[in-house]
Amino acid sequence: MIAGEDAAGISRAAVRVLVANWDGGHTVPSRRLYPHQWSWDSAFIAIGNARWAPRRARCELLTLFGAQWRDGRVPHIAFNPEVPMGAYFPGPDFWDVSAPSGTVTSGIVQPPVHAIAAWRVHLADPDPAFLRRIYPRLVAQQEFLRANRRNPDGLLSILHPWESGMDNSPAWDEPLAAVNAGPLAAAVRRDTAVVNADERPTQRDYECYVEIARAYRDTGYRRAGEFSVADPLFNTAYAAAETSLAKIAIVCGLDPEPHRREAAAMVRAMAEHLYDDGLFHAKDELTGKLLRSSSGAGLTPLMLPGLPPRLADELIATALERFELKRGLLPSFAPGAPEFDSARYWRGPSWINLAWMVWQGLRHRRPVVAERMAETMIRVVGRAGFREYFDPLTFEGHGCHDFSWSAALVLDLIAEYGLDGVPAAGGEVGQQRGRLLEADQIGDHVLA
Ligand code: 2M8
Repeated sequence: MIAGEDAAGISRAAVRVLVANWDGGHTVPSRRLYPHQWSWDSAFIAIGNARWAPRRARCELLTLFGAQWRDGRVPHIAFNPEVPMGAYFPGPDFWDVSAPSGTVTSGIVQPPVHAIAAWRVHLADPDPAFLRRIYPRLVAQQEFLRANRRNPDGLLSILHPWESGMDNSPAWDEPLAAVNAGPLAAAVRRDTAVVNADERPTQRDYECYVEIARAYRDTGYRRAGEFSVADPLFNTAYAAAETSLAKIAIVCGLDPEPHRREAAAMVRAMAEHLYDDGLFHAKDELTGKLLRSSSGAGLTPLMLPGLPPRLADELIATALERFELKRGLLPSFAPGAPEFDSARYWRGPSWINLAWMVWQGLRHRRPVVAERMAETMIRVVGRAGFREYFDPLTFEGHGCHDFSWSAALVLDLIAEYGLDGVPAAGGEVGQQRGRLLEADQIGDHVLA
């Protein structure tokens, strides 16, 4: 494992990133590239913050849920009114909608990983009052998805590539090829002013993103545009959330059974409709076709404790062989596939959040592989910094700098294994070590 001194230095640097990106109630993913609050980013950020500043972690989640709509949806962006209008595209003027709280938001969602985060925050610093406050909101989030996104296979659909969180994944190439999108002036994009265009989605991708979002917006955020897909990562997040909600329900004195049943039903539906040849795939709702691709999203069902052992073994073999996980970093797309691009965003680079989800699934099933993965991630950020994504072959950093979830999840990994390679004692995360280090050891007590 990493020497204690190195791990402590990386932890301090990670905390500095999170402090610098804190906006007083939430954390921006990146100051320049993503200057507002993003939904699933906040969940991953809370998981890391729980290790050193649990109050801040609770605040992060509660601020996000302050932007929840009446129908239960948690929008993928909650806009900060103090950030200049043109700082991000598409901004508030495009989405043109707000939550009952008055927060201006987008109208699409992201993978519902928030219940997982709420439970981990509670484990790091037990606070039943926080759980009682957030539980009904988490349930409403799941109910929105059941009521509005459930298809006849029992799976949930996403209506925009941005809802997958893996925006330009090659898995979306086929459905996007059928989208009839008009031209978009290159100048409206803000992302390519911050990050090299070769590391971002193409102009055609953006034209599709805008077209699909515009069509959904123009129906009052009710009916899909030309994109409707059942994605394995999104459905995994939903099922894992139900498992976490069962645990939260117990603390709140409520019945966990409905959540357990819902999680089990989702695992069955995914195994029946999305699994093929060692990997889970997305299914196109508009054509009924399974979109066979080599996306790392298809490995995330490893997170689900109810996954049948045969499927888990096959997924692990796929991760080690096809995804070349033996190198240490998990790519977002299999390196041997023709669409693989080691630097372009979600088409190959390694992302800490995706790797963290798969690591969760390996921790108990293959602890040695999981530890090696964690160690590589910690070493890579130690060398390349908290970049947005990393070349899985050379370990070079790409995308923006000082990216929040890279910092947060690395803090979580370091806390999990302890310093000097001394793993925390058995049991569930957080129950023994609670915090990564005392606040004065990370020099941030004044800011916590
Ligand atoms: C990226 O997506 C946004 C749109 O939501 C963008 O490219 O502008 C994705 O990596 C997404 O998963 C992430 O939540 C977001 C903020 O980090 O950036």
